[in-house]
Amino acid sequence: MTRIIRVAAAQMGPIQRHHDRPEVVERLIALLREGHRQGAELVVFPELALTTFFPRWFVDDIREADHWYERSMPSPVTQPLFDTARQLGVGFCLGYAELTESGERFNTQILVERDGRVVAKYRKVHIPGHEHHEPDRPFQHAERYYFTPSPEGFGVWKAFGGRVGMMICNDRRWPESYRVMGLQGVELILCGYNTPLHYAPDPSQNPLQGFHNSLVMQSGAYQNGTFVVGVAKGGVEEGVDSLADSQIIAPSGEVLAKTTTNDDEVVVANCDLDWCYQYKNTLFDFDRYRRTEVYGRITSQRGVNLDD
Ligand code: CDT
Repeated sequence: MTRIIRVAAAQMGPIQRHHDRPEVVERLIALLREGHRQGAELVVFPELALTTFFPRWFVDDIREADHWYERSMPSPVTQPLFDTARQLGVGFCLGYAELTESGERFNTQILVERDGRVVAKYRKVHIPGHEHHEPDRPFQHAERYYFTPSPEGFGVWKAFGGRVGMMICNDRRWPESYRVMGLQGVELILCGYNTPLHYAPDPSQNPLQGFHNSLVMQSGAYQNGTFVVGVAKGGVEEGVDSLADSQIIAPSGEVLAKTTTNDDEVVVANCDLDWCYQYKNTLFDFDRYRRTEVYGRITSQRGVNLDD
């Protein structure tokens, strides 16, 4: 039996502050329908796909930001997306800000199966940016103020006939994200992102944003023998230009499909999950070739140690 799953990367253009949830959900439904029209069984949306990227603004009292977060999923306003997906028999992956009953705030992504069940929830592990207001920046990236890093780590779930993992935006820059999923046999990693082109701590990186995006996702795919689907919210949102370049990457590291605009756009690719084993069973046969006895520092040490 073949295990080919046709996946859609459903990139979004900007969501401005004045765009309300019903309007955004309509856009998501249009993207979902377009993915279905192109034969996709799974449609992947970006990080924080229901709102503008609100960590670009700082508020003194975090409760003033509560309206950016979802308290339940599905919620009354997102239910039409779930209903449409179930009717079409299409699954999806959706990023949003989550406010739990106990008041915790996470940057979250869920995986919804073709029958409408939420089969997995992932909360972002690597939270970039800063905790406090930094007035010298042209815009804030205060994710570390708005989100708690997940203590749950990287899961892999049986779904869509394969083994599916998730990560969110900055997670894709860290090889550990892919490897922890690779060690659970991941075959398809889904990743939404919002990547401003301007990086305040080192603007020399600005023109390299597209290169770095492809570099990390292609390497992570190849080194772990897995498909990676990276999906942007791109374009100029509230004056901040963000990377588009959504792409579907094979276990060979090759890019199978890539967006060409900065706007709402769907690209699809057939992902033959058995392709993963050409890498997992050869060069990256972990059990045969990994040397865990010399990797101790990876989990016992966080920063660089110059003293040993
Ligand atoms: N959303 C997100 O994680 N963006 C980061 C920006 C890093 S700069 C603060 C990224 O890695 O793309």
